[in-house]
Amino acid sequence: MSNFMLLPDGMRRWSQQQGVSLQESYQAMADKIVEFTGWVREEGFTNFYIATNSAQNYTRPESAVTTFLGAFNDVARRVHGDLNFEFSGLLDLVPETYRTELEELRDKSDKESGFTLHFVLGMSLSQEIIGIFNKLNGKIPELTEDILAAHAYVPEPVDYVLRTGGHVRLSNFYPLMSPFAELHFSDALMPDITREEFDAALRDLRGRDRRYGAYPV
Ligand code: GPP
Ligand code: MG
Repeated sequence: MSNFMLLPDGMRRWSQQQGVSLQESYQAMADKIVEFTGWVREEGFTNFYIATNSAQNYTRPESAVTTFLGAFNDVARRVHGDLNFEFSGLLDLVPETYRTELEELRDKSDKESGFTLHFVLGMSLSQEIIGIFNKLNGKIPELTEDILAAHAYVPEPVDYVLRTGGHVRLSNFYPLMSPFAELHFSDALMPDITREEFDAALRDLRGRDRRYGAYPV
């Protein structure tokens, strides 16, 4: 089982470069994510996580927030029939109409497909831990890694993280249970990323000497 995570970035810049609206740019992102999901599946990954937004992204103007939320819901609407769709994150931040649709799409998705597309909404490593503590405080004798994993936004370790858009930072998109994830940063803005660039990123990631903190054998 191997897990891949995408941080799709660069849509505001793409809209400026192309002279199109933010809405059109996020639509181009949605089209690309539908295609990209097929690439990830073809490459044999079991779980495909998409960091759709951070907690801080909700401080953007409301029209920008509904634009990104609408584009991600559109992706889920287009692909849910053909895969298992899941989502998690700081869901209190997600307006009810978007959340309700995601719940319906999750319930209707193909649970037996063997491939999961999983959105993580409202990512925040500190809020994630605070949320887990507040939920379990007084109810368990002690916190263990298994309990942490059961409540984490991303329950299993992610092998590879790809961020598009040229910024070499994680911006709160760090999956809690993935201490040894390998990271790749692509300069391509998300709507521009090609299969060749995805393949090059995978060659880089798969070529890494992964040691999980141990000495080389
Ligand atoms: C994408 O573009 C940003 C989001 C959809 C929020 C999630 C961000 C991730 C990195 C996963 P943008 O609006 O930030 O464009 P730009 O980077 O061009 O400002
Ligand atoms: Mg950005």
